[in-house]
Amino acid sequence: MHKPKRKLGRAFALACERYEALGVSVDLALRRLARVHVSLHCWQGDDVGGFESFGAELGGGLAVTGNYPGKARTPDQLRADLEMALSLIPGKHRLNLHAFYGEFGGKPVDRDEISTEHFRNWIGWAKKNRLGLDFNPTYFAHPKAADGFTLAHRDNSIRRFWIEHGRRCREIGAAFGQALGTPCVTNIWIPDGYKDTPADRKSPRERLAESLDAIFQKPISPRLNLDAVEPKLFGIGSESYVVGSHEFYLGYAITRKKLLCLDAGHFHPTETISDKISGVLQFLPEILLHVSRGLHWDSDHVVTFTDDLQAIAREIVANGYLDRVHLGLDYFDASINRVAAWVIGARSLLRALLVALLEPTEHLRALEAEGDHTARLALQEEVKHLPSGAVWDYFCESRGVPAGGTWLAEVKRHEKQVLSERS
Ligand code: RNT
Ligand code: ZN
Repeated sequence: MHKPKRKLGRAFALACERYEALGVSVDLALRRLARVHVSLHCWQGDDVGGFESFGAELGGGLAVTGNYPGKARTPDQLRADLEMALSLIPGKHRLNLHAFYGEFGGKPVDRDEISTEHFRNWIGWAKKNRLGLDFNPTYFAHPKAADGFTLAHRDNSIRRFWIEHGRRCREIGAAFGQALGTPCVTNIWIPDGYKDTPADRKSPRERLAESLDAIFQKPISPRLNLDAVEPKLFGIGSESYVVGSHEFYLGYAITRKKLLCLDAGHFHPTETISDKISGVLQFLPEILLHVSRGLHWDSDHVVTFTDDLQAIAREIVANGYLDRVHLGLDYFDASINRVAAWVIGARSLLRALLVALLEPTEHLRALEAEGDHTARLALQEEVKHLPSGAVWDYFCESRGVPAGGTWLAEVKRHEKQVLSERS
């Protein structure tokens, strides 16, 4: 189906031979990879800044470090940077917006007042670029979240304010789904928790369950919007207690038929999410992943081609879950070129998925079924040396995207011509 460029032809042909000897169809793997959509998180482009005019502290335990020049300061700049990044990532992807990236025309539109009209430009842009949109209510960077509580707040009126925000976000998500013909995943993450040992762990959780039920009260077709909830073990400022913990949201998602969002940085630092995927998908039809890289804590480092990432990709692909797992990126690094940060993370994830698609899974499972764990381990190690790089380069070129590290020259050019002009 693909026409290889001459220079990749030989390496690719040799790679195909190696894979085919193991019973793996490279063609099938490439076709499947081309249908994967990764949701690019808008917030890498401006250090989780958003476009509101309140000027509130980021808060919520979210910490962005670095001061690399040239960050996007307007919606048009952010879109230009996204276009640059998307042109260097093979395949058709999605954009994940946060509510405070609406375009409010300089007016102080509060979170309980936002509506689809504030996202008209985003919808138009997504249409033009044939991108799906995903969404997130923003429960931080706001005076009403300054004490670290939102949906679980003890004050009724603050809770009501945030419930209204959540409701409006689902409506906006549905409008995205309607306009673009692909359901929007609207993901709720709240920062609520305590730095130190609470006297009452129960009441905030009761309030959170009630608030969520109020947000989800109105049925919305899953063809337009899918609701997700994102748990966390601890955060900066919520080291002792997070209201929306894993047990809380797993139970919530199963009983309310919501998607569970597994963020790779939201667990104990030695815990990985790869083993959780086939666990939770026994009981949930679909999940959302926030593919991230925690270093010692939920540090949201740029996703790289780590063992953890490969294990995540492997579990999704080997179990046939590609259609049940929504893939989103979640990190923010302000110490390097922000466009490159998107490109590196997205390409690493896609490459990990390709390696997983090239795994001789049937063969490994047959060995396991025979009880030959020696041969299983030996083959797992052999597979690591197979020439997936040549297949990846081929995939990039066949999708009109630079192969290897040549994409960086484009980012450098954009930095020189566009980013350096920004104040
Ligand atoms: C925070 C969560 C959440 C955020 C974004 C900005 O710990 O991971 O997903 O990163 O909503
Ligand atoms: Zn996340």
